[in-house]
Amino acid sequence: MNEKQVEQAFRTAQQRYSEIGVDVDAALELLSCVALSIQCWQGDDVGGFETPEAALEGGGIAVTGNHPGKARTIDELQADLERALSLVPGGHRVNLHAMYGDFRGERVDRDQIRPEHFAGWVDWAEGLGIGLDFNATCFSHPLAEGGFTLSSPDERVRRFWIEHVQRCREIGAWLGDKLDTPCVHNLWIPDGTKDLTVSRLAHRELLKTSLDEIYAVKHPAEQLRDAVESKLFGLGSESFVVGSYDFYLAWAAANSAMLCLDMGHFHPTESVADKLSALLPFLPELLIHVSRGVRWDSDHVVLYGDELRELMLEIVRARALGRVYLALDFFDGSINRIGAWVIGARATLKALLFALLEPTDQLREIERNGELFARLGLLDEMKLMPLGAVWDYFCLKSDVPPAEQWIDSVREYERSILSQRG
Ligand code: RNT
Ligand code: ZN
Repeated sequence: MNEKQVEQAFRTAQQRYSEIGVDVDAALELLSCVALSIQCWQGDDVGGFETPEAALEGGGIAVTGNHPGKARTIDELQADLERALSLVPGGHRVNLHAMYGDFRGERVDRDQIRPEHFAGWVDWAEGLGIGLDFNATCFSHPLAEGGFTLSSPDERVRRFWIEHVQRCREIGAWLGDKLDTPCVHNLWIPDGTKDLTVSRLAHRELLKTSLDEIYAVKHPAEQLRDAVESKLFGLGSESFVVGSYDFYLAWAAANSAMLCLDMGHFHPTESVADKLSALLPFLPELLIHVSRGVRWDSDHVVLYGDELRELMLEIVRARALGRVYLALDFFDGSINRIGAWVIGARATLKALLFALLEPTDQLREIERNGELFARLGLLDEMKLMPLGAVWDYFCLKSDVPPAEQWIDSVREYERSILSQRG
């Protein structure tokens, strides 16, 4: 498929969409303004660059797979991210975790981190003209091994993590200021228990007290946006998760904070898409962790499918693209990690494009008229519209390989760069 063929297919597709009242150019214009937040942690299996190296054990999350060539240094991770970004159409952001600072071989504990440890990331992001987001790292640490961080009954442990998150928000605000684009800071903690637990209320009250203290410190909205992320269960926290959905929904609503919905953190039959219209009347902004749950794992590489489409449709129908931040959150160590990034990011954008190409006004009209068979019929016919031709054209215009043509670039990177890493 050459450029000319991509353009030809696009013209036909554009014509086809216009027959049902959809303006393809307007959809592409909107799509090109969306910045995904790309998770740095896919590049090294949630390892980070602390000294001594943090171990992922006991954090309630796990990465499986040992595909060779994972990034071992900040330079390698940045190079890998650059290759991935070069294969994803549009301008995107990079999402950092506190454990990815440049600590120059020194032991800097989590309650000691400072903006200067992220100055190199700022220079890098400035060079690429992209924004950065940030996350406190409340796992992979000896003081998280007891199973509780911000909800720990051990005051020393709880104070340590409060200090960490406060510093992370300061770093986030600093990143937002430096790069002139608000940094989204997300907080996820692994707190929970494996089996029957009696003191549930005590832990949740402790978490509330910690959050109240942390977020009493205000940072300008142009620099920092705060999100809190719930979870259903984790490895070793099967019976009780302190930061459950109900808990954070109540806290976010009471504090006008952003709620982070991770697509892998709900019951399999629960629709995250349906939650949007329930939350938007109450919360100013939302953060989505775009992910794919498979059985007990909530972090498989995202694919273009029903769940993602439904979510994007709800965002677009609510005209909420300006209020919903999209951050990728998956990690797979069993395949080429650059490939994983590209697959997930492209799938997310394809689903968003699908949503932007919905004839929503026409569907609303049909719905108002009570023609329910026509609503169902048109929604199903939309799935076979020539989305691929529009996507390929968007890639071409964004100087990114269309269709499957990006795969060779990842193959070549694997051969020339990744296979050289010991
Ligand atoms: C864990 C949460 C959290 C992490 C990242 C690494 O279940 O989804 O968002 O995946 O912070
Ligand atoms: Zn998440």
